Amino acid sequence: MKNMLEDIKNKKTVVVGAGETGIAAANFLSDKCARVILNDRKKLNQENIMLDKRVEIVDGGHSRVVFENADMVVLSPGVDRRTLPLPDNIYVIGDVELFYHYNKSKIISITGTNGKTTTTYLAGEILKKKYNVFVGGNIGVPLFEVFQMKNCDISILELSSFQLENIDAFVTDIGVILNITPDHLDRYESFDEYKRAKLNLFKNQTNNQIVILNGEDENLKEIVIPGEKILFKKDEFIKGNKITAYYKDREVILEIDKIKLKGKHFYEDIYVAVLLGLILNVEKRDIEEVIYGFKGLEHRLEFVTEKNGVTFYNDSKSTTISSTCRAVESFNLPVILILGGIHKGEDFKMLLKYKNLKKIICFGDAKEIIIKSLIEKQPVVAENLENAVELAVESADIGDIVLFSPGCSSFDMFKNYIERGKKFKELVA
Ligand code: UMA
Repeated sequence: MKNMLEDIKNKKTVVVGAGETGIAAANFLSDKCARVILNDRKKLNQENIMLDKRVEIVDGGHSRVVFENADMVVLSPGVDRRTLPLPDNIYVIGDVELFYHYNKSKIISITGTNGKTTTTYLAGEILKKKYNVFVGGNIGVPLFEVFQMKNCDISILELSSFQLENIDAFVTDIGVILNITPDHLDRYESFDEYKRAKLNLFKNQTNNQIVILNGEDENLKEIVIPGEKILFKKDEFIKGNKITAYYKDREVILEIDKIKLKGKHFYEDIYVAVLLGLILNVEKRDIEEVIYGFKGLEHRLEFVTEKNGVTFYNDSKSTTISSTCRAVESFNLPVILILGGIHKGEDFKMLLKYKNLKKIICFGDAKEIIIKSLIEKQPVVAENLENAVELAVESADIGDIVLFSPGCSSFDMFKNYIERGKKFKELVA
């Protein structure tokens, strides 16, 4: 099927989904002289889309006619191929495969349920000290933007399970899976199906690649994949107040007290980013400079402010309960947790084990499930986020943490987690 991509001139190509990825893919393919149709299920405001004039838009639904006689279909990450009326035997790929076909740089792929954005960002900052680096993918930069760079040595890709579903020949030079816990159970029928999508990262792996896996994760520690395999374990790389990362004869020792980002799960992200720097021969002092200077990313356990002895954190990026657990366990202080949105599938009961969880305030679509699951903690119901912040402030004492870590997707009330996080920060301010 690779021949299809080798000669796409005048080939009928349907790009599905007119979001960030779809628009970038349609422009890229049009530039390569394919005959491109950009198809979206909703009616588009065409004036707001920066699109090559040759691209035809078909919006307002996915009808069979659009796909008839198509030579290739390119799916945006958010599009589930099973929901499309596709003819049999049609060549369907995602953005990652399309990128791969034209890419000339070394590829580092980072996936996992939690932590992948922080790891990707940090690895990017470290490797930029020595190379021309592109950082893209799920982090929010469409992969095709790499082709606008003059010389790219390394592409660091944050990849979601959605993107990994639709690869064909894609091979990554270094592949990282940070962890796998249940997520996106609104798209997948089971956890196994989700896990399979993640493990697709190694579909075409040979002995020439490097694999980095979390050796403490039940779903990863025993999988058999060809290539050089590095298993990392928190209990081994954190000793006392130090993080030690090594690769062959090179070593970096970090002092935890000098790291501004707090939380054990962040140390895993940091460890992997440092390891990537060591594998690719970045100077130790450059690695240290990046790590010690890093203050965290917006919406990921982001410090907002301290008022009257109460500290506020914005963790709006948390759309899974396991990610909220990671946030709660980062604090040794009492936590007032604001939780809610659209439930994506895990059990809220996972939160019951945290002794420092002083109060739960819930809002949005998932509030009933939250009340039922966390009855022992007597969650308080808020009408909306504004009310949730008010209730949190009312019940906070000096020394408490108010943590907005919704554990749910945002689409019941917001455009995305970014809008939701900004709203939280505005309300706190
Ligand atoms: N659409 C259809 N048919 C469908 C589904 C969607 O036509 O069946 C249309 C929508 O109407 C919309 C468009 O597709 O117009 C949206 O496409 P998309 O959902 O793929 O979103 P993009 O804007 O292209 O953003 C995607 C990623 N989105 C998803 O995976 C849902 C972004 O990840 C990513 O940053 C971006 O590409 C750039 O690579 C976001 C995300 O939420 C942050 N990711 C999930 C996560 O992190 O948990 C996986």
